[in-house]
Amino acid sequence: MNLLSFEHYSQIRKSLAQRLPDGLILLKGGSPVVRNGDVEYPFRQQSDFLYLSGFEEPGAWILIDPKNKKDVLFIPKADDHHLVWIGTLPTLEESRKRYGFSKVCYQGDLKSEIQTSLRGYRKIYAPKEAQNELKRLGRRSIFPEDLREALDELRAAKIPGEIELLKVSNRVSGDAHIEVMRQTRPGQYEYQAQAVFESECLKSGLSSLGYPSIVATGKNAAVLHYNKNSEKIKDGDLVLIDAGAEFRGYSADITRTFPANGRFTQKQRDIYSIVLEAQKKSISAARPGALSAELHVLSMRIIAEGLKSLGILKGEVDSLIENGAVRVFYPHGLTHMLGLDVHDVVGGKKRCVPNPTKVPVRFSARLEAGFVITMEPGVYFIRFLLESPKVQEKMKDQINFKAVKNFLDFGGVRIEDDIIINPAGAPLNLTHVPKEIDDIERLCAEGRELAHRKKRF
Ligand SMILES: [Mn+2]
Repeated sequence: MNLLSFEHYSQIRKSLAQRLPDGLILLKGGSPVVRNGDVEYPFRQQSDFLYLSGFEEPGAWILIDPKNKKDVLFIPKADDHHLVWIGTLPTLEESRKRYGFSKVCYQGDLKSEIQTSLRGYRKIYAPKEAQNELKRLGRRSIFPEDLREALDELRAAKIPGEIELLKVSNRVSGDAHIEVMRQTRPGQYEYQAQAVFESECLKSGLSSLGYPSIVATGKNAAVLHYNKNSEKIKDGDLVLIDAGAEFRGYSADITRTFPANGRFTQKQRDIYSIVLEAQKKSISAARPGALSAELHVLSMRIIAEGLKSLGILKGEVDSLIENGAVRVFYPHGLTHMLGLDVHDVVGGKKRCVPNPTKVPVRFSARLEAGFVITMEPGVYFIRFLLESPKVQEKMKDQINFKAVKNFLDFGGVRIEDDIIINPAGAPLNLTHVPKEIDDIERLCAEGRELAHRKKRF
């Protein structure tokens, strides 16, 4: 695929027009946000706007007129100040060629264009953020919830053009993860591993991340969204890195856990193998029709069995899942949708399915072909929970707290890949970063060998 192609965006606009044929559809792009003084945060386009246009500059609008099969992109015009300080913006001609709208105008034409297009419509589908601007245009009813619902329904299953973009962010982020495994050593700081990841993404042209990178070594890995990334990496510790870059807004979300010194200890192998088995089995079970909640329970079952075999949990696996004992070690979800938001839309109200399991889950959906989701089981030794007298009392028949003592400084393991649900058969795994123990150790050794050669020559 030609990555400069923007063809699939007009297909998406047509699909939206078909869902909301009786109103004028209006979307407002994002605006710059001030960080402090004269400094703005790096601009990131609003996700729905990006979904419908691929247009990444602030201050734009989209109008879709379903009856007349017309779509208009309103772009900001670079004034003298902008040209001097920031540089050029795409021109009308460039935007016409690139984004495939039937018409491209400057933002100044917005009002008149809306007024003309409104003839024949009683409704406007627009987000709440656009309401102020629309008030002045007469008493038309605005339906932000209907627009939200239509967009959520559409955004859930990805079309081929979107999958190509997700493949790019996954490939680049995956290569960056591999570089981190090669270059990380005990004695470095967590932020140095972060620097390797982020610079590799930037070197490939991906300048923004889907979320702040998590680099957590040793006990920090038991903090689920740790992102201070400021500690020294110790010999014998595991390094957990959860990081992903985005390409035209489509994010990767990848986690790997590897030994800082290049070799897993037996204890690390034991825990890692349990998480890996849970992850691989959950991936194979991810088919259209499968319920995300049931997959989560499947992963809990494998983790419960594994922790039981290590003498950390005791009792019946089913009751360990139901009474919350497994959740002490695995307190987050198995999966979430992935796309223009790293935790992407779940697909609208109609898609929400009741959770048939006895385990609370945040994301309960029936998987469909084209869904792109993460698979990310984990096992953590969270001191705060394991040393709490309340937890100890409640779980005394399920958790062997004596055995747990040997793991209090362990931290945790999470393994996360991004997969596409296939119409039939196993899903397609977008993430190519090695995750087998032998492969990870080989990569770490390879990194040391390369560094050694560089020193010699
Ligand atoms: Mn994730």
